[in-house]
Amino acid sequence: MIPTASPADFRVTLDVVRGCLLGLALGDALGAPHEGGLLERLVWRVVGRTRLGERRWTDDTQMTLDVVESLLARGAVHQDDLARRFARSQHWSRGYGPGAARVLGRIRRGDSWEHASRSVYPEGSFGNGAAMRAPILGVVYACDAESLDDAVTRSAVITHAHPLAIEGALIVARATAAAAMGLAMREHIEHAADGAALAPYRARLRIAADWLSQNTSVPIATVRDQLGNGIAAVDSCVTALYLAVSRLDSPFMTLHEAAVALGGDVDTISAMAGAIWGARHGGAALPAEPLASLEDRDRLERLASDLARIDWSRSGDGPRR
Ligand code: AR6
Ligand code: MG
Repeated sequence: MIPTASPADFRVTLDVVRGCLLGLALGDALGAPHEGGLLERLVWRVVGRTRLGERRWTDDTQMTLDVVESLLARGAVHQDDLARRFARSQHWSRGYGPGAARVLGRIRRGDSWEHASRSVYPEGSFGNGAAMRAPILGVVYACDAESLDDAVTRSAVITHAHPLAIEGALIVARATAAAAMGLAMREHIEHAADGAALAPYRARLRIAADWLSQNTSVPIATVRDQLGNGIAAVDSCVTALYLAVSRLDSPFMTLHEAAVALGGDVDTISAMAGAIWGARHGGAALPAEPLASLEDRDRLERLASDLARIDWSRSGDGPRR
């Protein structure tokens, strides 16, 4: 039985942080071999395993780790520090989006993130690269809606200044928070639909809420057609949320299989959905194998422990250790 908590009495546990972080990394690593066209899949067959034979994760997890390490170092989302970490970590073999790679290259060469972020597209990127690193902020700031929105927006604009990218990140982070707190997810999506600032999100969230209220199984091709499966935030954030919520009572691997069947941006949709599922059920519910063969598992575990040791709820005057 999943406990329900109001924001006031919710406390982030290690199990929830592990569920979110490892669920994201696992969804990412399992989805990566199925991503992209023939060429990308061939490349991943070469670079998709570490020297130890572990399943490598992609930019989704790398940027999430940058967020976590920056949070731990600075106590809050510190944009200059985070931009430096994003830029330093970027490597072609992690499969960054082409626009994001160029933005991060500019930051590495000394450009300010404020300028670099609008250097490829003047209105900023509308890709899902901000949303894919947002779930952990949803967990950390679950009981403080204002701090959550502020942290997610500040993290997003460093590389994704477009309003569609920011709203997608907010939707994913708020849903992860709701999942972590054990809230009723269909109702959460209905509220999200009513409150969405941008029409394309309102429409997709409404579709997802209607499907969930009908309680019928929706063909994956219909999910693809109506919610999307692409790299734009608007074509993947609600999709990931719907996949996670419609399969919340099924095993983790069911979720992954659905993401593979959906196609398109499999690793990022699978990562975001995996993070939401993991925040709900906790790390102990994740499948032991493939978790045992996940890249850098020790680092992920250590960071989850470090995050869970801190009370992030009093963000106004800095977290308490
Ligand atoms: N105008 C036109 N096209 C755009 C715009 C815009 N304002 N913004 C984005 N695009 P990017 P990401 C298109 O590069 O969001 C990786 O696999 C453009 O084609 O910022 O960080 C990640 O894991 C651009 O290249 O990347 C994600 O799954 C593309 O959208 C995925 O790629 C992606 O935006 C996106 O990562
Ligand atoms: Mg991706």
